Amino acid sequence: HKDPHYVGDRTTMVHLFEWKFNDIAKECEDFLGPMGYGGVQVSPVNENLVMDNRPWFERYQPISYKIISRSGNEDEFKDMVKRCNKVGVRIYVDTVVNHMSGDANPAYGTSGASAKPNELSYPGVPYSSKNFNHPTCTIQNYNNATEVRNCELSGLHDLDQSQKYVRDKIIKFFNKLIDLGVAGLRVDAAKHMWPKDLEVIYKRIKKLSRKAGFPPKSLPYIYQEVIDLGGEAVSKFEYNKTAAVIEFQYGIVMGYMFRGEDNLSRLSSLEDTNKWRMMPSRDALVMIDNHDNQRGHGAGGEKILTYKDPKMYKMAIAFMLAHPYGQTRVMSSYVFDDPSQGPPADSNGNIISPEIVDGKCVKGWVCEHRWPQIYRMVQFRNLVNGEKLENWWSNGNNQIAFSRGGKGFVAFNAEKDDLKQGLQTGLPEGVYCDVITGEVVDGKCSGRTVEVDAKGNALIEILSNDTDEGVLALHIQAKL
Ligand code: ARE
Ligand code: CA
Repeated sequence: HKDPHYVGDRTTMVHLFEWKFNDIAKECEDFLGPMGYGGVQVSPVNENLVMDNRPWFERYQPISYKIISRSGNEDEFKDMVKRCNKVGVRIYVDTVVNHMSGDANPAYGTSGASAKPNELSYPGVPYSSKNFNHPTCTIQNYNNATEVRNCELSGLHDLDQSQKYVRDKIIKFFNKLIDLGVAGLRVDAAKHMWPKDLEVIYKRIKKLSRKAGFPPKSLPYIYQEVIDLGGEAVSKFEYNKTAAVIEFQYGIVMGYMFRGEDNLSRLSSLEDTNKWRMMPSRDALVMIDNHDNQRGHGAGGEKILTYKDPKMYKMAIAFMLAHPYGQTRVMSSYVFDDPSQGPPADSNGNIISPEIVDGKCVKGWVCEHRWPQIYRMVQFRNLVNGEKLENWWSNGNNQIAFSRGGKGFVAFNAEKDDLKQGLQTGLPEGVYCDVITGEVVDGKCSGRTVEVDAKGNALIEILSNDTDEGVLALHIQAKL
């Protein structure tokens, strides 16, 4: 369950947070497929509690496992998966099976069906009181593993996954998604479920659909949300036996680094997982920010970088995509001030589709995945996939550079002094176009160029007063 099953040389997924299925299908065809993205994580697809003012987080309050939400219905979901697979883009679903909704009275779901959360009754599944953990309690002490697993996470009614009946319902939901052609699942709140129950569930999930184009015997990619920054009873290392884990430490380390609050030169030993207490690379899914920590939910706090700090954010993303560690995920957001605020919607609560003008999203959608500095680094990662990290250089402070074999080279300047340095790029001789500031159009570079000599050396310059970019990236496909 640790292989994302990307098509060809693709390496990176994007979380199209709160996007509608029809819009995702179109984005796969128009942009993600042609530009080399490997997959899309979609927001929870199953029926959820309809809440006042439609906050984004209502989607983490399940009412049933029917595929119907503000993103669309089952037919639309099916059509999206098919169209994305067709252009080489895989779909990963955010699944919420630790709990059902919190209390609400009356409570109705996105299909219009009603439930009685206060009585632990969800007829759409159906679940009744006996399927939940008793006695009902609220998680307060993260130093007590049993409490973390068997009590409610902020009042969300906690299912008992040790029951065969509950497991069967969850497996049926997962298998339905697989029949529809998805490549994997994010397991929300995995920390709040017992690893042994999850192992039983994972073992019983189907192989990926042959009809959707997956090789025989492919297991779905499973990446579990286990926030572990150390110092709690539950450890992420309980979860990486057969499936992957989201490495939350990563975005926090990157936040400190690229804000200039820690020393970039220390990143030379990112591979030293003991130093940073990170998952082994093949077990980790990493990101700079996610839908929670970009708005102060979940872990990470104010150190997390987001689209609101574009220069530092683009540097951190470039580092993540240039460095071989982990499976990478790019966040794609909508503009927000209020952390509860849902996606752009009309007065009836229908989500308004992103509109794209000159390649950029407008109408409240940020679409980081369409920023040239980000999608060109996704292409960089695809190109250097499998190449060793080499030619590590640092000034001992906040200027670093490294190459990926002889195919790509990056340099970063996160300090107050200019970077002006002769460096070994590992690249063949030639003139290269920096893909952060431009691209090759009709044989000409629209951004900075760098000349690499016969020995692979080049003069690398990143000025500290550049307000837009603190990173430079070269690769063999952007050679003039
Ligand atoms: C909402 C309201 C609550 C209300 C509840 C029930 O905000 O006030 O009590 O509804 O009515 C998201 C939102 C929540 C929201 C929930 C349901 O973030 O605010 O609650 O949806 O609508 C812990 C978990 C981790 C979880 C984070 C947020 O371990 O699993 O909290 N993240 C996932 C998703 C979220 C989602 C849920 C889980 C629930 O990514 O988007 O919640 O499905 C330390 C610990 C962490 C802990 C963290 C924050 O760092 O180590 O384990 O994370 O604190 O408490
Ligand atoms: Ca639980």
